[in-house]
Amino acid sequence: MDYNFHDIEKKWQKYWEENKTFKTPEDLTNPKKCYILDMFPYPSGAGLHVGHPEGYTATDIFSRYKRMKGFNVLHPMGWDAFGLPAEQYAIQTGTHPSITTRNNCDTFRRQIKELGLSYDWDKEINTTDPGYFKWTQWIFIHLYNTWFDDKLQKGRPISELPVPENISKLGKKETVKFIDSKRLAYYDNAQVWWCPSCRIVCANEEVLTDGSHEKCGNRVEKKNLKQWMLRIQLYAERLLKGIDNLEWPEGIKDMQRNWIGRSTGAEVDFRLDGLNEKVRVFTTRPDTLFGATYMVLAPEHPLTGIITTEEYKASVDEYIRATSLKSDLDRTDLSKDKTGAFTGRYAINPVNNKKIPVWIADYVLTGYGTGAIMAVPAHDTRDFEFATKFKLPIICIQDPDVKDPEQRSRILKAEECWTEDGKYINSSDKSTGIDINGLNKESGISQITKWLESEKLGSAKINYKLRDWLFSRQRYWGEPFPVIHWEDGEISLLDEADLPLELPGA
Ligand code: ANZ
Repeated sequence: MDYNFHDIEKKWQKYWEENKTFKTPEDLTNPKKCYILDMFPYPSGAGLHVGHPEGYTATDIFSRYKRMKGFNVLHPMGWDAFGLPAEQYAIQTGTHPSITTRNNCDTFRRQIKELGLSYDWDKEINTTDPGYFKWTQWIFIHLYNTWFDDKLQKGRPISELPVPENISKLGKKETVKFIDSKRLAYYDNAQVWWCPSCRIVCANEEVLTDGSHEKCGNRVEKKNLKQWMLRIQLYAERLLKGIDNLEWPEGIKDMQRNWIGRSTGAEVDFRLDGLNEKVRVFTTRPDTLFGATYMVLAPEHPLTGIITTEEYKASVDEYIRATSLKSDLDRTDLSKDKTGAFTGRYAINPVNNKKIPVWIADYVLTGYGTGAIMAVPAHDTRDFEFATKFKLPIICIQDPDVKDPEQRSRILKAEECWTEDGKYINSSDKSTGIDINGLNKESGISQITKWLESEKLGSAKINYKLRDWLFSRQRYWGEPFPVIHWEDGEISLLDEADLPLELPGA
């Protein structure tokens, strides 16, 4: 017998709709409850794609199963409906994005219903609905009025933030600045990819390796813009611990851990020769300081202008201009040839007071650590490649743990990079009194870190790859920030009672 889906499915879909078969039961006495949430689709003009029902079918099966087991199931659908395409379409055709969005939502709803998925349509939400974004604005106000208490590992009201006396002494302006620096939502300059033709900020993922915008194909540029950011980095440790308790596949959990990217090491200050300035670096290997033969600053580092000597200014400026056109992905691509420019300046290696040249190179990124590194070419592959290309000194400071006498000799002569463990050599100095020769990596790291801390030259430091979340979008078709920018540059937030703040002309 053929399955007559035209008749059978229509009949039952009509029945489900009329009888609200999948309505969430309101009987609160049932202790068996289950909330099954799908990722809301962005209602594009093209209608559903095959990936939507793929995921929705799995959650639908689970929802039906739970209902049959006597659970109160909340299984809603909604539309993640703000976004660029509706806005671009509006620019091209003069149709208000709310009209396009409404039409697209209607198509999506009809298609999802035709698939027979068991949603409670009374619970449908739309992110462009002021009744919905009233609550995202409410959350934003609360984030703005919260600081993160490191000891308790949780957010607390900004009114409970202790302001140190040496700051409150300086007056109202400095106190406000201090408080603002602790808010979970903050307004700050951030370097972003700007697409001049779409006139929007692009996410990193939207910038292709050739520096073009994936949506329109035009070249993007780096720009400093005031942006709203969320201080998610402060939650890195809590997020990391939380992953352990998740019942997720180990591979996915590892991906999450790598995304957070915890890395332990030290920050070390290097004095600059002939300047009253220091450059701070982040390193996971403070034990390799004796092998640090040069330093590198990211092209965006704030000190590049001050450090670069007159003689090298033109070539450094040209280098910085050229790298501003590259994406981070491009810059860290290991298969690409390393590039860089010498600043003419020298720094002093704190463990032996030797002068080492300071370079600018784009394999050092501005958004990570301090945006500056000490380079240890004998024991770091990127540095080895760079030092070889630019003929910078390479000193082996670890006796490699290899059997092959030829390879061992190559490494000791600094003709090959060694990134594994080995007992230190060439790691002592009379002028500073440090000697870690013969120690292994673990004790070397702890000894050097202790020395740096006692000399006030550095300290142990944990870094995370996770960046603070850039929250602004520079678009019309998105929920407005409940913020007033006054003429004198001050900021205040709307009262909760005045929410939602609606879009002009919506
Ligand atoms: C000296 C050194 C010697 C390093 C050695 C490594 C090995 P993870 O593990 O990812 O945290 N680094 C620091 N900041 C950087 C930046 N902004 N851009 C590019 N590289 C940066 O990596 C930390 C290591 O990456 C740091 O430790 C630094 O190089 C480099 F045998 O310092 B290391």
